[in-house]
Amino acid sequence: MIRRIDRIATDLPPPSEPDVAGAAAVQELMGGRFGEMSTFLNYTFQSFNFRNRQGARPFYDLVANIAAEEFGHVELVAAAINTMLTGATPVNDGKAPKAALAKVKGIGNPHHFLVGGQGALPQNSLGQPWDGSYVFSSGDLVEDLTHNFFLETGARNGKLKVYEMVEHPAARALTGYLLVRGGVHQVAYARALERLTGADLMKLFPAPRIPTEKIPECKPHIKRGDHLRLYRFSPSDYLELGAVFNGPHPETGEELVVVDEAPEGVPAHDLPSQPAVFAPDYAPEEIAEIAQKLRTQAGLSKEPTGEVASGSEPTKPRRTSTKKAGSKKK
Ligand code: MN3
Repeated sequence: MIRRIDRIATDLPPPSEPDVAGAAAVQELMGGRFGEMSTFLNYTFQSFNFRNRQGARPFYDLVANIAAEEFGHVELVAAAINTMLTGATPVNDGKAPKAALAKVKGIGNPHHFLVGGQGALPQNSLGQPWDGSYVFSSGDLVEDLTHNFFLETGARNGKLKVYEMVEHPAARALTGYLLVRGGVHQVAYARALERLTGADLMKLFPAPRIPTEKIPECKPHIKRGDHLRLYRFSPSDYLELGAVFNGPHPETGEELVVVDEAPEGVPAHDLPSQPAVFAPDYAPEEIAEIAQKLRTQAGLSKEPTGEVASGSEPTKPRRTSTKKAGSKKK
């Protein structure tokens, strides 16, 4: 089972100038072969199918736990795409018979507007749907872990290229964060293979040669130590991560760390209605009225209970301290 938290993994800027073509490029990080849907569903299926879990517990815990983080990466890519699409259609006058969508004709991915409610879709940058054949789950642990290392290596390459192609601040914030976190997962799978086979995979790093320490949008995450941390995405399970994820980082020599809880995350921006594509309706205020009435009838507070980011200020962490534990040295 999976428990859901209504927060996103890291701060993204609020909507600014829309970038329809950029949003279509960022789709590669969603539904491309090396996108976040692929990492999420590869590790998810491998963990579902994992046999003799008790006999291989540290490895099972590693794959299952990283799968959980990947769900949040899929969510974050969607948030970035949605931010970039916000404001691309008229909000006051987007009603037929006006040609409300004419301005986005021929730019980016037409599905974003024709069928997608101006939102992210499970597609790549060509608009092709994500494909289940991207999932590799052979059941052979060495084979699967080798595949996962390859997948994370390709994923980092994809993130870098999207970074280089798309200058929108949401795309930059997204790729800066994902480059750092993907790097951790790449190290985790290499380290797992080392523990299992004795091969020195640390000689493969950095692969590909990405100077994350020089990329401005990576820097704050590296400064915080997020290039060294594997978060445990369960309050009581997956306790054996530290048995595999330990030792020095192959590029910096710093000690790898298991953090015994999920990251705090931040509230997402509440992206405004886009009535020209009926998201969430032709007349969004009518739904808001109904929701208000239902909330009152149910004895809930008059104001919505959910937490969303406000304004352009960076959002504040919910918890005051981050407890570190489980970093076991061999
Ligand atoms: Mn990822």
